[in-house]
Amino acid sequence: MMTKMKRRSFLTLGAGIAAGLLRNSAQAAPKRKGNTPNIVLIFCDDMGFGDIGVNGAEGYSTPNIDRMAAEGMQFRNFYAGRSVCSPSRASLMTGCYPLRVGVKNNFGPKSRNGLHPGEMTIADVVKQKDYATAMYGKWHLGHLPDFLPIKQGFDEYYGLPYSNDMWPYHPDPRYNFPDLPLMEGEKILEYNSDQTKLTGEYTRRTIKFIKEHRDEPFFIYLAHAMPHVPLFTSKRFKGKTKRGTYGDVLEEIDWSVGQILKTLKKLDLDEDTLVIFTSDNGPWLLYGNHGGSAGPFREGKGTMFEGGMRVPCVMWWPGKIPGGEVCNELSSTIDILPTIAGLTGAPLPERKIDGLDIWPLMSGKPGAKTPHEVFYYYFGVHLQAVRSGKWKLHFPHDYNIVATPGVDGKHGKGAKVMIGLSLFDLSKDEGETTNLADKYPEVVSRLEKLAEEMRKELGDSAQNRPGPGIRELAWEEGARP
Ligand SMILES: [Ca+2]
Repeated sequence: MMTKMKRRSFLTLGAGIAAGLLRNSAQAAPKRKGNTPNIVLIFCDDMGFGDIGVNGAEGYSTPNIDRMAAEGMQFRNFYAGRSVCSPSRASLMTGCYPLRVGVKNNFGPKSRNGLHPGEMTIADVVKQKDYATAMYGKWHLGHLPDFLPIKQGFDEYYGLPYSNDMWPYHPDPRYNFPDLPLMEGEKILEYNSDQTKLTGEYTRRTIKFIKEHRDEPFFIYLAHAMPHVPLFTSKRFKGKTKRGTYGDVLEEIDWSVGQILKTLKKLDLDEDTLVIFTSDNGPWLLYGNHGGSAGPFREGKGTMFEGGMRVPCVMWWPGKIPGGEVCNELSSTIDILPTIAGLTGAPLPERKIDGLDIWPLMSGKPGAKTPHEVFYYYFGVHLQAVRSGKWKLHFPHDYNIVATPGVDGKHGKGAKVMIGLSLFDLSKDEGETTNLADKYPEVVSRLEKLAEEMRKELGDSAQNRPGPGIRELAWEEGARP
């Protein structure tokens, strides 16, 4: 066990008295020196860019998230690694494009594989620096014992191993999902839990962990089940907003953020803690009033348009991240791992990663630019688009649109449509409406060259190209196909 000491008392005592205390106590070596922060990473599920107050949410309010933005920095060009759950989470945890670590699709109850335990997660990274680590919520990187969070650097785990709609009550009975486990560590606590309690219980455990580990560095990954369908809130939030259940759910998530920030302030940990609030992908528009809003962006979850890939993101660390600023430089969940490695002084994974340190953006360094010359939009093994600077080039691909939106938890009907080679100027046209490919052929060819560089590593199904740089998933013994 780590040596514990009351850090706060040192902050409030005079240096001389503190030094005296140090001499008088054999075990009193301050665990933490300098700027090594605690980290609380709040990851919502299917929350769209437009679902928070500062991005124009309507019919409900998110005062705590909005205050977090006022006291911290909002990232307006912040990307998920992919616009569906498992690949997006693989990106966040490993700092890689999901294809690089072999996560091409969502895992489910029947999956016999998971993210390879040889991949280094953010938890593994900070473990090198003796952080206490916990995860509460949806993992979705393999539910079998070998692939759970406690095998990927987390001391504690409590939550659902995959999506909250992968259960027998799915509105489409053709899915025929088995009972949904609620897990603690490797143990299944119960099946088909009362989901009205999830947001509250995840929050309660997060606060308990903060209190218990206030005197040593900690990393908490809080991955809410909400606002992924089926939507549930505790009684206190039910029926409270004009937006209906979706708004109620968002207000409970906002309450949760408020509780966490309040706890950090009360324990005098606010200036020692980086809090990141973001989402795994854009809104699930197929669910109509039970889905969120992509704000000004085109389409939503499951597509490679900005509405699927660009997620709300607020970062907060009083005294270190300037307050009330908006960062318009490109950054992504793949950057969180290397940035945390930089902040904690932990070595980076030995395996190749794609993310880059964005601390110069987060700390508001004057003139700081995105470290990414290019960002790749891989849909599974298909490279569907690339972005460089203000330009985004879609290669021809199909995608799903909403033909008839669902209502009150029932999913609607989708339809498949095509987009041809299309160039968009995201600085003037963030809704991706006006194709400029014919007007700027030199930009198209520059972006095509950048695409080609990654195809050599990760391949592209549109050109029948294999990806020599794609790493393997891990399989349950005997299950590898
Ligand atoms: Ca999701």
